[in-house]
This record gives sequence, C-alpha cells and structure tokens, in this order.
Amino acid sequence: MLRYVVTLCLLALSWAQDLPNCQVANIQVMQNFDKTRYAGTWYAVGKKDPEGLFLLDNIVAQLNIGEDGKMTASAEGRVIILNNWEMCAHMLATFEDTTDPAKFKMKYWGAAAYLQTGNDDHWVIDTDYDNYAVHYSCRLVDSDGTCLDSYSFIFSRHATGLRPEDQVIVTQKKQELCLLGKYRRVAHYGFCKSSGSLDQQ
Ligand code: DAO
Repeated sequence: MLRYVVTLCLLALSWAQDLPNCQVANIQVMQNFDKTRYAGTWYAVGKKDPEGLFLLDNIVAQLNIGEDGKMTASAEGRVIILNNWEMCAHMLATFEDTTDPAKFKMKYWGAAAYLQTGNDDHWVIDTDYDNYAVHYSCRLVDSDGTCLDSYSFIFSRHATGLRPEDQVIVTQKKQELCLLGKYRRVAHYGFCKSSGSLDQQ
C-alpha cells in the first residue's frame, strides 16, 4: 500500500513539473532572437483575443528593420468600430528594444484617428523565421503574477496556415503560455484587398 502511495506521489510530482506555472515573469521567450530574420510579412492564422478585441481577421503584419536597427511594423485587418461599422484598419507600430532581444515595447496607432492606439509588450515566444511565429502580450498582470488580460497571435508566412509539423510546436507553446484552447482561427479572404479601405492615408 505504501509503495502504491509513494508511486502515485512521484507520478503526480513529475506531472506537476511538466505543467506551466502561468507566471508572466517565468514565460520563456525565443532564445538568440534575430529580428532581421523576423522581418517581412506575417499572416495571423490564430489569435487569442484580449479584453475588448480589435483586429478580427484578415490580419497581415509587415515588419521592417530600419537602417538604425529599429523595428517598425504596418498591419491591417478587419475591424468593427462604432458598434457596426466594418472596415479594414491600417495600423502602424514602433518597437523599443529591451535587455531581452525577444521582448519589445510596442507603441501602435491607427492610420486614422478613430482607430485604437496603445502601448503593449510584444514578446516573441518562438519562431523558425521561415514558417511560424508565436507572439504574446500581457496587458495586465494580476497580483499573483499570472496574466489577467493577454493576447497572442500565431503567425504564419503563408495565409493558408501552418504546416502540420509547425502545429505540433505551436500547440506546445500555447500550453506553455497557459492559453491552450483559448485561440480562434483567423480567416483570410481578401477583405482588406477588396474592402476599399476608408482609412488609407
Ligand atoms: O486586436 O485585439 C487586438 C489587439 C491587437 C492590437 C495590436 C494592433 C497593432 C498591430 C501591430 C502588430 C504588429 C505585429
């Protein structure tokens, strides 16, 4: 009987060690991150929404590295604003480096004044640069160190989605972020190509 209890305890202990502890401070980001290789076009194919979501679908981000080494981005996506006004939002962002090369402070704003603005973390959790990237941002850390309001994009270099081999890695990363089951698929059906965007300044 004692041997049975000890075995169960050891099993429970090893299982607990495999579980993420969901502390924002303990989230592992991409090691040796190279922002030059991260540059280029990314299609959001999955998204965990924050409180009061903004970008709905058809989300495409273009990341650039300037001659000064600073990262900037332009992004577009379908949004619904002012209760029922559907449009293609054109967004711009600048990124401030931090001591961790995979963690940035992102300032974003809309090309039109009535679009959202904000200051968010932009953490690159994992990427192979050529196929997939897992992004994470926590907007509000709870008193226990877990995240109260986060969002996360699953990016692909292809609008059609992720390769099966990348899906396995991405699922593992979602689990490590304590967000498994909280993502929705992001569709791409050319909304921003055909919508005749109202905010192209
Ligand atoms: O869509 O609900 C939401 C929150 C996302 C806001 C971020 C918009 C800025 C886009 C720049 C992304 C660059 C990768």
